[in-house]
Amino acid sequence: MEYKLKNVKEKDITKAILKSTFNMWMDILEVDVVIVGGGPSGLTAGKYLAENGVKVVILERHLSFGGGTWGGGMGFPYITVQEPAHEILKDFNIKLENVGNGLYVADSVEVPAKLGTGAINAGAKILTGIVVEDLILKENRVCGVVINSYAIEKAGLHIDPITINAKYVVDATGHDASVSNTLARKNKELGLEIPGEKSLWAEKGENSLLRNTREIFPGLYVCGMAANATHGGYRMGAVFGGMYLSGKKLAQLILEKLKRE
Ligand code: 48H
Repeated sequence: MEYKLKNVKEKDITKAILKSTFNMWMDILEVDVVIVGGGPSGLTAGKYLAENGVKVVILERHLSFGGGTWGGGMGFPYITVQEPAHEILKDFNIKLENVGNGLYVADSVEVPAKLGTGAINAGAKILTGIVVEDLILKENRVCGVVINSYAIEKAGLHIDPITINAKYVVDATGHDASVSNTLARKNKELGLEIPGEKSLWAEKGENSLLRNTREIFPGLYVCGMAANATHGGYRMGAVFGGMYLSGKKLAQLILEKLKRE
């Protein structure tokens, strides 16, 4: 069978892109939850929030989501996940190999691809190439994010940002905990101390993640590696169970909060 593509005009291509972009931005100016960072914890949180009817936007500075998953361990293309967090990967239809002692192995390319697909299918909006450079802070509460194009930031251009209002903001920015650090650095009177993460101790790092996944300031939650970085927890290497559970716990915490409103 021979395919014949429809003739399209340049003007119509441009118009279609601009119209969709404008409509999308108008729709997300005010949301329930902004998740900063499209790594494993942010994508997991996004899926469980969105599938429960929460309006959620995930902002990722790079052009691809997935954070620190794609490269596996030192470029060897597998990651590990321990019980019971492997059940979360099953929710995303990700293949797992049981290697014993409660440990599973997954393909480091399949994992981020399917986490992203799962979040999108659940209804989360993922925007890439967008960097969160600051927060909206009013009367001792975080009420949204201040954003810019990552390309503008990279080029070092002085171009003012725009904003998205949100009931809750989630710092899922990984090792840097960049959102929490910005809040602490720019608003010293809040007395927020961000100690950063400790060296590697897999068991301790993983186990502290759930405890550290919480609201650290009114309107601002932390999950994933950022949860350990904001509490001085250990890093853990290429084991990801804690990241998925942290994302799921974060979603549960915010769902409970939204229900009480
Ligand atoms: C927009 C931003 C900004 C910003 C950062 O690093 P991640 O994968 O984060 P987690 O916490 O979901 O997963 C951590 C895991 O990948 C990991 O690093 C592990 C297990 N390490 C163990 C070890 O010992 O090393 O993803 C965070 C994402 C990235 O994609 C960033 O580009 C993005 O957040 N990001 N996006 N605005 N200001 N800052």
